[in-house]
Amino acid sequence: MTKTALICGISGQDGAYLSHLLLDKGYRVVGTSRDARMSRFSNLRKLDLARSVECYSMSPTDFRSVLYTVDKVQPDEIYNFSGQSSLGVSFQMPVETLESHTLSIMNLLEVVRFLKRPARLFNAASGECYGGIRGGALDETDPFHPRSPYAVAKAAAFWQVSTYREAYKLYACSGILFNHESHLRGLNFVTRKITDGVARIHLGGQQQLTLGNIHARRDWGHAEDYVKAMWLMLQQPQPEDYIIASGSTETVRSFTEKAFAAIGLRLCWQGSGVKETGIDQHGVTRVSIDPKYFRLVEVEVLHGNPAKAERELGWRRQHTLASITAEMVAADINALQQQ
Ligand code: G4F
Repeated sequence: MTKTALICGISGQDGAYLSHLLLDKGYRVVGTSRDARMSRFSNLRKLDLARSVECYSMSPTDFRSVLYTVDKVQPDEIYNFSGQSSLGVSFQMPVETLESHTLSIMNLLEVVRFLKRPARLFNAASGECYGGIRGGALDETDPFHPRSPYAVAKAAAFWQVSTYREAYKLYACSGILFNHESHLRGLNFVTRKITDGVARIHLGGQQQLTLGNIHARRDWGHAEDYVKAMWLMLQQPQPEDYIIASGSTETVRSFTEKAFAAIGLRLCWQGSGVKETGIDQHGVTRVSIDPKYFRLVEVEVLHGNPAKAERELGWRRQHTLASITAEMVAADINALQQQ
């Protein structure tokens, strides 16, 4: 029998890659956004999926709207990507960030409980919940120490899922997702900002990039790999939470070097702090620092240990950071050439 998946917040990169995976598996895929008629669903279009996915308007923070949608769609699986997703922006919009994450998951949990549907629920939690307060690779037994309004909101949503699973025996679980990227990533995230900037430099439309803390280390993977883990989590006999991460880290500076290398420019670094610059082999300054991109509170290192997901889900990632960077730069050059 055909399974139905409801993807709440389908417009982002995870919604698009998950739609692709589920359609390939024969699912009926229904996606929601706040206003489906006004939404361009550009990521679904980029993967040529816009005509294969049914799109509904749903406000995840409005209980009636969630109740109506879940009752009408009758999903077997629900994937929750709702909520304000930029950590930097969460300091400017703390209330919107908290409400968008906590109300959306509460509404979904309550609706699944209320309708007594046997729907399985996946919630996208974040590696940011750990706060990067200890070195080394973090695993599922490490305590959360959220250090931004975004991380506080994600941690609250994570605990709501855990509470409902325990109290009401719902099939509900969270993937604690570390940074995952692709050419569908928004320009407000550092990897895509870098690859888009590098593409513009390559095509002569821009001279240099301005970044914030280039010494931050992140554990980067590819969104296409991470949505496979989400699906696997909902196919297990029992619901459990899993870290989804690559297991290794790189600095923003090193990612920048890789992106420039993809267009044949070798960066060397001079100066330090806000005076640090990246200069190419021709002596042209390509990277400079602007403190306006510094975070109020920075998580210097985020490093996840995916051993539990590998062991219990049989999850393996296919992409390396080198292949992700090359793919993103090539896609950005291609997109700019089409404009
Ligand atoms: O790309 P970012 O904005 O991602 P961040 O904050 O790590 O959050 C992402 O990953 C989380 C999981 O670990 C998700 F929960 C979250 O939704 C999102 O997907 O920033 C990465 C690093 C930070 O340390 C930031 O300070 O890059 C540093 N950075 C340096 N210059 C910059 C910039 N970040 C941005 N956005 N823009 C810059 O110019």
